[in-house]
Amino acid sequence: MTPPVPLDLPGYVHVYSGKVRELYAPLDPATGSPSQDRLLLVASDRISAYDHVLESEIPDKGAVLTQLSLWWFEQLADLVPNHVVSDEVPAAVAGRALLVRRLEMLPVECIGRAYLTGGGLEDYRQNGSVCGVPLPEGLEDGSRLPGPIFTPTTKAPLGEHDLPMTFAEVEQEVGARLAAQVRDLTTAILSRGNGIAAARGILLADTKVEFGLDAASPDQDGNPTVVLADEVLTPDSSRFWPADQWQPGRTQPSYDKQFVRDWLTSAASGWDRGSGEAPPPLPDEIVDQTRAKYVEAYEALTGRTFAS
Ligand code: PZK
Repeated sequence: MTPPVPLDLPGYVHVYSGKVRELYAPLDPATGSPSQDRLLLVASDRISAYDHVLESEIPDKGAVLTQLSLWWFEQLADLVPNHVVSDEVPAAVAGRALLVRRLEMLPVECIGRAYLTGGGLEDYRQNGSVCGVPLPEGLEDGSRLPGPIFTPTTKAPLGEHDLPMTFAEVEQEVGARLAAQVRDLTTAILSRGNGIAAARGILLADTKVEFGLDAASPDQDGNPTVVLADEVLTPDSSRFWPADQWQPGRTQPSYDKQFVRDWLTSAASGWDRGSGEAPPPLPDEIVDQTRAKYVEAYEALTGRTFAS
């Protein structure tokens, strides 16, 4: 069954919808007013492909990604504090929601790249650099970079595309100290992630992380603490590649979405990617195979069994 969006969650008010997730604010039971310091981050089972949110859902996707994110927050806790307060959430969203600290979000999408592909590859082919970061000659689609790089973008409103930023532009937005801090954290998170994931057969080509400031807990120098927010190192925020199929010089298969992409672009779907039309619903077997890939990634990375 497809739940209504936003959900009717007694004790919460809907504040924002992303493509596949929603934010709610808890209501103070005494006053009925929305909390100023907490949010409920809810992941749905929706999936996007080729810039469309599909009408078919992937059962348990929201829970798998929430549990994976929670596990990564723990793996990264010595590098950076995170926004998680509790995984005790209403039964209607059990397993797929987190109660988080409400932060002052930085107006930058922090992207780290360990391998070259997508928009980064286009920038490199035009300029020999990505977001102003110079790279050696001769790199191709899927090449491993000499080291992880920080390639930030603007946060465009929903439906618009984010635009590349130079590091100097990030400095102008948030100041030199915070810019250096989020750059170094972004590349450290991706390096730690790849150190763990490579041993489990998964490459993390790139990732998007978001940081916020917690003014309530200043750091040693009296500055607001930088806190890792949103989701982290999930297949929705990162490109996951199967390590055993990595072959620079071509488009890499996606760990999680390859069955969806292959079916949508096959004659069987009857869909024309360039038509602007909504993609058709997925066959049950494509849904099942895709669900299995999300569960497989979760289990390979965490060593835990996914229990729905
Ligand atoms: C926040 N988003 C993106 C995520 C959506 C939208 N801890 C926080 N404090 C304040 N704001 C945010 C967060 C977080 N995380 C995150 N926008 C604001 C987003 C999920 C669903 F609809």
